Formats: sequence, structure tokens, C-alpha cells
Amino acid sequence: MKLSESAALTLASQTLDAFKIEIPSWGFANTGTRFGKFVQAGAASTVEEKFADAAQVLRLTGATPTLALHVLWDLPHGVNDVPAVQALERRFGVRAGSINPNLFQDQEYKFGSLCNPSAAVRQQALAHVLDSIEIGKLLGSRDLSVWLPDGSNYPGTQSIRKRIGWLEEALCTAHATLAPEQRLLIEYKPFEPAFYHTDIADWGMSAHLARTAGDQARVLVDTGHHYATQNIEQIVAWLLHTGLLGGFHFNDRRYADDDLTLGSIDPYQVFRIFHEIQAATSDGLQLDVAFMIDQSHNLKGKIEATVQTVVTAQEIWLKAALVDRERLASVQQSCDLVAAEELFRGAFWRDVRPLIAAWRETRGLPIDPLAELRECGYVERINRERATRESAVSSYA
Ligand code: LRH
Ligand code: MN
Repeated sequence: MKLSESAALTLASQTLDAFKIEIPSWGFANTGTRFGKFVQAGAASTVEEKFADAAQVLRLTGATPTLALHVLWDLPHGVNDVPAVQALERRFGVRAGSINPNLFQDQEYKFGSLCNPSAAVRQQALAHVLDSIEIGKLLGSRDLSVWLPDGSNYPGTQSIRKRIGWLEEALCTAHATLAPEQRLLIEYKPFEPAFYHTDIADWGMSAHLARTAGDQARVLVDTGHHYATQNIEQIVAWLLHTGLLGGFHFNDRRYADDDLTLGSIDPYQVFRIFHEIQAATSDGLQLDVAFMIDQSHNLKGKIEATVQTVVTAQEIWLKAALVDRERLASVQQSCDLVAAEELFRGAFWRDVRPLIAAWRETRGLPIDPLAELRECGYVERINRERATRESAVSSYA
């Protein structure tokens, strides 16, 4: 049943009012690849500047109330930095979002962090995770998002099964310290920086660890952490079916974990993922899925790339909301393949930008956030203000 324009606008308003996506503090910092970093004068290097930039993105898009924090980059003094972050939350009207421990930059983690054969190193890594959980409690942020670079580079050099045991133990201990409203999100990645085995390499391993850790643990799907041939929306369907889907790190890639801007390479991929979530919701599944962006903006302007990403996510989320799921269910049931595909893809082809512009107008948001960013002079101002100091170039690819 083709929606009337007013019905489409009503649906668009409901859909976009509810759509929130978290932005990463590290998306505003100078980052690069192992081959080099192209420094941007206006890049943020303090947590204060990251909150200021996040406030701009919220002003322009209305969809990003929380900022993901990476502990050693944003709270280098651990819990002692919490009051300063709380002051920034009040000043900039952006709340601290997911708390991400850094288990990948300390020299001790050469052979792993929570999976390291050395009990002392495992203890050190666990202590950092427990600190991060404490920071989350004090900030009232729900998700503790764990990613491990742990693995090995050569066959026979590590006991894969022993490492599984150490990991289960550490995540159970961490889970036991969570506050009732907190969640432990376990992120998987098939390779890099390890190139023979990675301890949490796929959704099945993450799902097992989540089940073993406890009922506040979930799986985090980073869209860049899949082999090119993997069907990510099928993995999402399984995690929805098993109640283990906790959240996403959205980005895009042509080859591997390229951390490019969402929808820049394969916007239809994001549409297929969003459809699985919206279909599960309309089938009555109670979902609690955190949408987060995890990108590194090495060449694009960092705030521009973040605004572009949020706008693209809003567009694709609304396209997925416009799928006539009732009709789709019936042509799927009757195996009318072409009718199903045309209906499904038809929603993706639909240009929803006029609908979103109308919604922004009703919400007092800039009709064209990217144009407003260019006109408001914020980027020019921070380029001037931040150019004076030696800009920190954090070493993360
Ligand atoms: C690892 C990862 C992880 C973050 C890091 C910034 O590739 O996706 O989520 O800790 O990027
Ligand atoms: Mn990630």
C-alpha cells in the first residue's frame, strides 16, 4: 500500500525522532595508517575539544546525544578524570557514551592482554577493564565496549584453547562487577593486528563468550570486521534471533577494516542490516541495540565526515523504515522473488532527502547540515585556534 505524502512524513518524523547514533571521540583526533598520518590543524587532541566538536554534530543533526570514549585517550587518569568529563557533559550538552578500554597500546600486551600467557599481564589488562567499568558506573554510561587485538602471528606459537580459558575467566570476572544497568559488549575481529589467529575472531566466539560471561553481556558487530564475502545481515539476523545483539560499530570498507565513512562504499549493505533490525522490531522483538560509529577520518575533514556519516545513517534508516513489511512478508511467503526484490530494493532507491529536510524544518534543525557546517565557520575557527599548538598525533590506524 503506497503511503500518502503526509503518512510518509508522519512515519519519517517518528522514525527520525527515535534514531540516535553515537559518535566516537577518536573520530575527531588526528589518526592515520601505519604508512602515515596527515595532520589536520583543527583536529581535536583534548577531551574538551572532542566534546566541543561532538556538540557541533549534535547541533547540526539532532541525532548524536552521546560520545564514545576510549579510556587511555580520553580519561588518561582513569576515574580521577570523571569529574572533568562530567563538567564537559554539562557544558556541551553531550553525554559520555560507551566506555572503551585500551587493551592494545601497552608494551606488555605484545603477546596479548586478557589472553596473554603471563598471569601478571592478564591481571594488568583485567585491572584496566575493571577501571573502565568503574568509570562507566560513575558517568552513568551503560555500555562497556571491549575489543581485544589479542592473537598470534605464527602457527604453533600459542595455545589457542588455553587463551580461550583465560579469556572466559577474565570476562566472567568483569561481568560480575557490572552494575545492574550496565552491559558488556564483546567486539570480534577476524584479523589485524594479529595475522595468524585472533582470539575473538567472529560472532560465534563473541556469542559464546557473552553467554559464558553472563546475561548482561552481548555481541558488538563492527561492520568492518568481516571477510568481504561474509553476509553480515545474516549474522545480525542470528544475533537478533538469539537475543545477543548488543550494538554496532558502523563504518564502511572496500577491502578490510578500512574504517571509511558509512555508506561510502556499499550503502545497500547498511540498508540490509537496518532492515533486519526494523523487521525484528515490527515482529515484536524487544531490541536494545546501540548504534555507534567507529571510523578514522584520515583524509576527510573530521567534523564534516562525522556529519556526513550521521546524515547518511539517517537517510538509510528511513529508507529501511519505508519498506512495506506487510506486503514483503506475503510475497516472501509466496516466494514471488522478483516482487519481493523490487519491493525491498525499491525502498532503497527512494530519495528520502525531501522527507528528512521537512522533518529537520519541523525540528528547528538545519535543512542541510553539511551546508550549515560550511557556512557557520566552526571549522575555520578551530583550525585557527588549534593550529597554534603542536597537534597530538595519536598512533592508531
Ligand atoms: C578495532 C576497533 C575497536 C576500537 C578501535 C578504535 O579495530 O574497531 O572498536 O577500539 O577500532
Ligand atoms: Mn570497532
